Amino acid sequence: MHCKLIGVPLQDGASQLGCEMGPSALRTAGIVTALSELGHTVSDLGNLAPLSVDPPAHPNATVRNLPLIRGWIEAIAEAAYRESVDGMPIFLGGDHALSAGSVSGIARRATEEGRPLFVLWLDAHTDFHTLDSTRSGNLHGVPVAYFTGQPGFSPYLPDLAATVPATHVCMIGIRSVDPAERAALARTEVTVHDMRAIDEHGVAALLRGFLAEVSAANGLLHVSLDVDFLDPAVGPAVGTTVPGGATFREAHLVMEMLHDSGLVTSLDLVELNPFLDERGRTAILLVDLTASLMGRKVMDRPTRSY
Ligand code: 5AB
Ligand code: MN
Ligand code: MN
Ligand code: MN
Repeated sequence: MHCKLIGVPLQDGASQLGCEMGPSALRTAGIVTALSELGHTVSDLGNLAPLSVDPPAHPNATVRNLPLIRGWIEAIAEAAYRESVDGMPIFLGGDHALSAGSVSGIARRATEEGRPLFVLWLDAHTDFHTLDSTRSGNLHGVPVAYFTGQPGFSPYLPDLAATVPATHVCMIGIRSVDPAERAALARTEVTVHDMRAIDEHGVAALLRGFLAEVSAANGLLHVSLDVDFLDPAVGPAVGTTVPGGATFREAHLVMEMLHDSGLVTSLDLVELNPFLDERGRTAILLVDLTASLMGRKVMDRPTRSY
């Protein structure tokens, strides 16, 4: 694989400052070396900067930093479209507003190639607010509603060249959903596997079903990994901690299965807040999870079944 690292020091979609340092922490934790050691070629394309834009004010006065986030989304979407032509873009966030740009840019590329795009959303939250429904005003809570084409984003955020159908979105790890998100999701066909589903069925069964759909459709697969997918005990460096998240092994298993599927074509690593980390351990875990996704394994798997 040709991995293209794209730094996105975006933090204004979250209420807590610090995600701006995410790209530096992931580089410091050794992401380039980890990928190179697996035999991939790696280009670090440096950090993006937001475009300077001036969207109209939104009637919901709680919406925060709209012009700045819009400028970021335009820059990220353009980079996602451009860089996905010949390699695997890996977005080093940055808060989760990043994914409004990365997924929309990749969706434009997928449509041009005539391939359906699927999104695996690994998160404690569904990030399914609209500009009208958000109560916090934090735009890291809206990307999925945006790229699936829910109403009310135009003319405030960029018009989408292509949307991702709700049926192509699978969320795993969910354990914090606001009432407005719950109501909106009930009207769509987004697949939401909450933590209870993981407890009852195991994460492997949930993921296997989704991967089979992607494979049957000859789809491209974008993975968006929010640090708060992880239990705060293993991933403390996040502003929006929710107890009861994925364990260390559940997270690695997801990544290992994704690797074996051969389906993943782009990746977001988001919401890392190095200011809240403990001696870099969350940054290091994200690098190790990325390595699992890109082929690191302890042993080759036996072909027999147990
Ligand atoms: B994250 C909340 N739903 O809208 C909101 O971390 C949290 O990217 C959003 O998943 C969390 O502020 C956004 C309460
Ligand atoms: Mn998120
Ligand atoms: Mn989250
Ligand atoms: Mn968060």
